[in-house]
Formats: sequence, structure tokens, C-alpha cells
Amino acid sequence: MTTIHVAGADIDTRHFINGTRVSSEQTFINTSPIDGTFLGEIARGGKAEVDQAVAAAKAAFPQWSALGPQGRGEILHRIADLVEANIETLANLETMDNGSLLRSHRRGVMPRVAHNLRFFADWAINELHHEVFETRGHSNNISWDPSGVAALITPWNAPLMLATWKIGPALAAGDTVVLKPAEWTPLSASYFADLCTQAGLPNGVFNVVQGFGREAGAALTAHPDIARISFTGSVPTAKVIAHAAADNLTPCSFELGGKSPAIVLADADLDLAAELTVEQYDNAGQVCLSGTRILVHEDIADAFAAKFIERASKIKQGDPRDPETDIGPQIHQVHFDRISGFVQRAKDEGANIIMGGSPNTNLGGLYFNPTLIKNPAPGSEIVTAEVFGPVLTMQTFSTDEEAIAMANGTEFGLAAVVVSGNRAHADAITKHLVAGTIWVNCFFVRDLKAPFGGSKKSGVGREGGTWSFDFYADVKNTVVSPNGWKE
Ligand code: TXE
Repeated sequence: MTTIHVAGADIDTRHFINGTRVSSEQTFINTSPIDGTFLGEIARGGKAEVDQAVAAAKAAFPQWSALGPQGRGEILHRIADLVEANIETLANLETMDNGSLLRSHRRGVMPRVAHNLRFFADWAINELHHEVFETRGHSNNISWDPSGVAALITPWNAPLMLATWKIGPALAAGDTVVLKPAEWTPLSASYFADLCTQAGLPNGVFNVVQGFGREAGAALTAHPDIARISFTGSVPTAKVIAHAAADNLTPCSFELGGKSPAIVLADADLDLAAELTVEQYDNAGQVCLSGTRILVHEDIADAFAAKFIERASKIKQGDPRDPETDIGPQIHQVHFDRISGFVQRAKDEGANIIMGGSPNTNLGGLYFNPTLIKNPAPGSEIVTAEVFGPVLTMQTFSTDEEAIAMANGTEFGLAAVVVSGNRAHADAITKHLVAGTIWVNCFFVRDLKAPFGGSKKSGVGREGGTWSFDFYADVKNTVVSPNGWKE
């Protein structure tokens, strides 16, 4: 089976290599998290398919890199046009494949996919000024040169959004790409490949190899012809990739997990605090940036908890295609069991579960009730490990110093949320937090110009604006003497 019909779209489930579709002998089964519907059999690539894709990307590199930012930008904008023309299809497809809300895909995520492509195309044209400065009469000429073939490995929680957050800058920088999408969400990448063809992207510039991480992913990250590896996923997998990359000294960009704090100071507006903390359940908690550890001042803890529960009780869980739904299913049975395991172990340790704490039996399948665990034991698994599900903890603090120590007290450092009614108080907290992004009295406001990434085990490097090009390009300085010129 090579073409499947999902959500009104025809999807070719083979790899996309050098502009054509390539089969594998083996396939794997893809199902929808919404209700377990069988979606299709997907090509299961390994070393042979990866070698073929990398060879195609390498062969396409000289022409693509020579095209320059303007020429590349025109094609990226054409792909973005096609994404926008097909938002309805892409939104339905992604919802069927990963269970995220259809209305979010329609309004926010798929328009953002197009924006990812347009933004980085334009940044390469308008913002990467080839800087020149003088040193003792010599000029330093700094340029961002294309670096070669970029290997992009992406997760399942926001498949096409996170893929284009890498594809956009990689292609705009003049690199060619081999993408390995997550095996739980292979479909949108395959459909996107067709849009690239329609937009006139030259063969071999963008390739997709489907398959498992330990097979296709491992072959790709160990390949000697890869110039860059960009990965979003878990810390253990990043460690495996770093080892694979070590033999070739391939530069890696890692965007990993988090266990971010949401700090509610005593002077916070409690309605706002409840609104922002309940938002951390979005995408069924499958968001790396989620502030899953609520840290609340002891004086307002009871009042805050009452507001939180009142607000959280209005969350509507259900089919993500229903416009009334706030939270859909978890992505996969394996992941659902992982989340259930975290909660069960917390229960076994005597955790005080004040909301949820079990699968939603009314819905069955992969739906887990939004859960709040009060005062978990400091240092226990539930407050240190990333659950990546709709499971929040709530702890209290009595001083700012204590809040800061608790906030920074994990191996992660991706994000933080601070809710306060006093700007000076908020500033006094945020300057001590170790995190790549901090939101004060807001959540999820993101500009592609801003640096994005994690501290500590939440990541390596920053992306966004010029930071993306610092990674995907070879930054070069040509020092030119004032002497020796004949004309
Ligand atoms: O992720 P993996 P999983 C976290 C979250 C979640 C946990 C496990 O805590 O519970 O990770 O999820 C590919 N070489 N996040 O197991 O394994 C894999 O095929 C090369 C946080 O799904 O990290 C997929 O494409 N590639 C997160 C991608 O890595 C390999 C998003 C991610 O899978 C590979 C997802 C290998 N050896 C999970 N092994 C975030 N930061 O947003 C796997 N892969």
C-alpha cells in the first residue's frame, strides 16, 4: 500500500528521496490516537534509505547553496503559499495523526507553519548583513555560508510546526535537508513533501525518510556526510544522538524536555494565575514548555487552589475535532502507559491527588484526566521527571529565596512562568531563574526573532532569528589587508 486516504487527503506513505517516492520492504502501522483507527502502513526506512537520501541531498547542495537567499526565499514563499492554501487539509490530517485540537491547527499551528518558512526566508535576505569591521586597517568580512546536508529529527507533539521551525532556517541558510519525522506522526511530513514538489523545490533539496529512531534515526545521525543535526525530543535520545555524532564531530542543536516552574507570588492576581496555570494542560500536557510545577506562596495557596480547581473543572476533554474540546487524547498507548505509570508511582508514595489522577473512563482510549498533585515529596519522581502529560504538581514556598531554589531545583531549564502584581518583585525573581524563556503574567507568547532553547539538560544551543543561522550556516570571517593591491 503506497497511498492512503486520511481526512480527505491522499498521502503517499513511502519515503521522499530526490523528488520521488521510494518504498521499503518493511512497513510499520500508523493509528489515530483519537479512537485507534488504523490510518495506514508507513515505509520503514533504515541505513539503505538514509544513504540514498543523504546522497541526494549532497548532490543537490551545490546548486541550492549557489542560488542565494533571494532565489531560495522565492521558493520558500511558494511553499508557504501552498501550506496556506491547504490549511484545512493539513489541520485535519495532523489532528487525525497526533490528536491535537483541530481548531488550534486551523487557527494557530498551520498558519505558523507557513510563517516559519516565510520568516526565515526573509531573515536570510534582510537581516544577515555581511558585517564588516576594521582591525588595524584590515577589514573583517563576516558571512553565513551554507554548511551542507542538515539532518532534522522531530517529535510527535507538534509535528509539522516543529519540523518547519528547522526546515525554514536550514533551507534559507542554503543547506539541503533529510527529515526523519517521529514514527507516531509520519503523515504531515509526507504531505508537505508534495507541496515542496508543487512549489518547484529542486529534487534532492528536501528529503523525508520515514521510520523508527533506532533504525532510520540512528543511521542518519551517524552518517559522515551530515553537516548539522537538529533534534527535538527527549534527553535520553539526545545522549544517544550526541554519541552517534561524536565520531564525525557533527554539530548538534538539541531542544529537549522541561520540568518548568509556574511561580505564583503572593501579590499575584489569582484569576490570572488560575488562567495561566490551567493553560499548562494544553495539548494534553504534551508541550515541552509547560510549567508543570506550580509553586505558590503559602499565604495564598488555598485561595489559589480553589480558583485553579474551579477553572480546571471547566476543561472539556474529548474528540479533538469537536470545536468545544479543550484537551484531546495522549499520542499513543505507550505514552499513555508512561503517564499512568508516573501517576501510579506517585500514588504508591502517598501523593495527595486533589484532581484527576486516572484515565477518563467516560471517554476510554487514550484520554487521561487533567491531574493536580498537592505537596508531593520534595525530590520525588513526580516533581523532577518530565511526565509530558496532563499532570501538574503544586508546592508552596514562604520566601522568594525558597521559590527560586525550588524553581531551579531540577536538571532542566527550558522555561518558567511567573505571576505577580508587582513588576519589581517579578524582576527580582526572574533574574535568578535558570531558563531559556521566562513568561511574566503570560504564557506562550513567542516571536521567531527571539532566542529559543534550553539551559542545563533542556537543550544545547539557541534558535530563532540569527541564532538559527549561526547553527545551520558556516559562519566565516575573511580578513582583508589594505596592502598588496595592484589596482
Ligand atoms: O521521544 P524520543 P519519545 C520527551 C517527553 C516524552 C519522552 C519520550 O518527556 O515523554 O520524550 O518520547 C527519534 N537516533 N519528549 O520516546 O525518543 C524518534 O524517532 C536518532 C519531549 O517519543 O526523543 C523521534 O523522531 N533519532 C519533546 C524523535 O527522536 C532517534 C518531544 C523523538 O523521539 C533515536 C517529544 C535515535 N537513536 C518527547 N531514537 C520536546 N522536547 O518537545 C529516537 N529517535
